[in-house]
Amino acid sequence: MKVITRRQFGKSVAAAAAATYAGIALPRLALGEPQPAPLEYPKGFLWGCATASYQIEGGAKDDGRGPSLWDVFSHTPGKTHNGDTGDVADDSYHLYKRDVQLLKNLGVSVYRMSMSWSRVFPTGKGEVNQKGLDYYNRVVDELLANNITPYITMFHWDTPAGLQGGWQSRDTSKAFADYCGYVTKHLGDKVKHWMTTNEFICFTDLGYKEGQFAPGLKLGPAQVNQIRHHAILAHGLGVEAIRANTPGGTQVGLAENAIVYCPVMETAEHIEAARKATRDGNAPFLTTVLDGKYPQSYLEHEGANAPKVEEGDMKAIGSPIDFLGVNIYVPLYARADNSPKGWAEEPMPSSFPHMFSPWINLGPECIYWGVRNVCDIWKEKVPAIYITENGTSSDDVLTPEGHVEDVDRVMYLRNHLTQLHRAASEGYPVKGYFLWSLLDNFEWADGYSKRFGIHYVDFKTLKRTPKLSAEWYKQTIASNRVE
Ligand code: PNW
Repeated sequence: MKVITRRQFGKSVAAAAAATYAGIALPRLALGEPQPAPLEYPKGFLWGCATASYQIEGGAKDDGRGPSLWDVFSHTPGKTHNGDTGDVADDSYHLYKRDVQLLKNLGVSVYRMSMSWSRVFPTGKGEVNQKGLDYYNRVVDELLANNITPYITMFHWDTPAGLQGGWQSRDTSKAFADYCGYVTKHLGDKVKHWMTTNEFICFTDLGYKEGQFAPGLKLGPAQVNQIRHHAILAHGLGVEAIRANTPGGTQVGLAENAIVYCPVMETAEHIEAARKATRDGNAPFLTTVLDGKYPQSYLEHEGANAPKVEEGDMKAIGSPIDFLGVNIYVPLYARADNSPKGWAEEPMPSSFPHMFSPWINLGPECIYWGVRNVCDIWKEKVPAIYITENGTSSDDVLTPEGHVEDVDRVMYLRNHLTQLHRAASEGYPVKGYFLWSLLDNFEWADGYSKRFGIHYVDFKTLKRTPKLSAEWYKQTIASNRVE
């Protein structure tokens, strides 16, 4: 009897397939032979990690730092899990060199960090605290010395407590622009990539409408809409200030957690519905920033509660950006329907799988659709797109041998990067990916109960230990493909 080896079997199957579908270019795949890597990322794709100042720095009162709304909030009983605060966090304020070595060991080429506004301007405006700026100079120098390019977010929710009224006040938007201008004037020779704000909805709605985040208020719709307006205005004025204070070649953008709508199925009508949903669902934030005007439907819907807009606001808000950063964790699903808006959001069944944080529903196609919807709608406005955050919490356990086998995080990341690869291979201008997060840190209202790092942090000793996911990410970066 003739014995057919696996390899021959594969070859004959491929040949048969090619013959059957003559005229269609089918690859002649042979099992067991080296194949072109299907999940290889484009050459020059930027791999990185992301963190934020209040979540990692600690040193809350060191060297003249002023309090932020998050210091006040986390010190208010009952506001965070277990009363946790960012007073010490990962103590990156002192241990930043260690953290840069973690990055170097992973092999990343980019690092997304944020600056604490009240380190530089302790009360938010007026007098500068040189020691605060010196800290960021040291961090940037350390990154550059290790061949890691910093991408800096000016504001990741730690509003200076000294700013009266916080985001209820229009003055905060102006103070933000002054802060952006000052910092970029002094760091702009070394740092070429800046993001103004992180996730509008989290420091506006979650802080002033839902009360879950600092400052913990529950205001009415007119006030909330005005706060949202001040937030996007801060971004716009920030872009202008950064451009005015930096040399040519500086890239300015923002990091936004746009709500991602995936089509329930990939047919033309549902794809179109997901696109409409993206515009409508992100109306007061991303849509207004990229269109340079509030959608008529939003203004009509809000009626008398619509924001008061002053002359020049919309021009600033619509300032062209060099790149868009999107923080993507979770999907929603849209379907086409006969309603006037043409789409409906699918309810999520309680059985939808989620990760350790109950809000992190597992739908990896969100990263593909997040990129695709935004790029399809706003092609010319978004010359480049980065995933500025993606990652998950996990119920990490450090074994006595010092391992964390976070296979669920690896699964989450692998599936998202597989979907992101689809976007890159279809030609969407995805330039890089920042994994959230480099290390376990202060997870806002969840305190230290939810770990998002690929390095485990013992919050008593501050020791950092790479998890399985760090090993996996290192391998992924080294091969430039999903491993
Ligand atoms: C982001 N949601 O926040 C933030 O930018 C990070 O600071 C944070 O640590 C990280 O994601 C993980 O939570 C989000 O409810 C908070 O959809 C909430 C949501 C999304 C992002």
